[in-house]
Amino acid sequence: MTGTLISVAPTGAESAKADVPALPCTLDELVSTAKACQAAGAGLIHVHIRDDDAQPTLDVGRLTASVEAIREATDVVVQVSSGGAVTDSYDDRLRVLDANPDGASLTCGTVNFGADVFMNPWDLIERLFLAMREREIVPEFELFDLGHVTTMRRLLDKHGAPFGGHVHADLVMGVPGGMPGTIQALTAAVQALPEGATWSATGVGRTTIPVMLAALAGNGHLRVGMEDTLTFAPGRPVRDNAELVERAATLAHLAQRPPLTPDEAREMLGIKDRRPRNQTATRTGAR
Ligand code: KMH
Ligand code: ZN
Repeated sequence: MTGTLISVAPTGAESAKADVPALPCTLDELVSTAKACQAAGAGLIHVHIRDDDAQPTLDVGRLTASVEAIREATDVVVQVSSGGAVTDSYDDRLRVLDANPDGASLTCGTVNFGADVFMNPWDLIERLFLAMREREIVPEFELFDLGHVTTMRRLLDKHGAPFGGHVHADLVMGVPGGMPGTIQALTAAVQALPEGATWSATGVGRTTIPVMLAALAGNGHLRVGMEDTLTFAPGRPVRDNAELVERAATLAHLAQRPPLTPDEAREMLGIKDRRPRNQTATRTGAR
């Protein structure tokens, strides 16, 4: 049994700021969220950004500034979304790697996404994987369905290990159109992962808590955040991302698998340390 990596996905591309005022959309909101979440136990942040009108964007200049600002203010692993929004072009999704993140998400198949379709054809998956390896960016394989596990394995069989040499997957469960957030689906997906892979899980909406408890019991890691969960308890909106991280950290402690520090997360995932040297020296070992 190891400690628990707690990843936070604070923003996503689907919720509107007008409906969810606590959603971090500006650079300041994103950086203060990253700081608060690190203090609460997060080791990694999964970044989607918004434009001045709080609409999802993949603008590379803006994304680069966000990656740099989070890196400057915290020690968390900075992972950008290569999934973007369902409306984003493949070229724009490839260009997010220019923001020089530590890691990037890599969804391993197309999936119905509510009334939309999140498109991830094989050719795009290969291009993202190879571009990440060339740039020494560690992928996190986003798996929304059991078939995505098969596609990830096919990718690894064809192209070999990702940068860093380690395979880490995130099971995104409970999306309308993807695998359900049940212990049966979780078990099937985990059993299909390659030997030596680590995994985290996140349950969308009402599946948040059962998926979190099942993941802890199964030696998995946790992803939480307002990208996936907007209701803390029935009838009670989430106050902010930090309270979701705090809850995950409390459960991880109860499971006797306390949160990994950002440096422990880096080591487990095989992340190249891009922090400026003085930052690494002053913050090593610090949460
Ligand atoms: N916003 C979803 C369409 C990812 O970040 O890589 C895709 C998504 C996955 O959130
Ligand atoms: Zn995302």
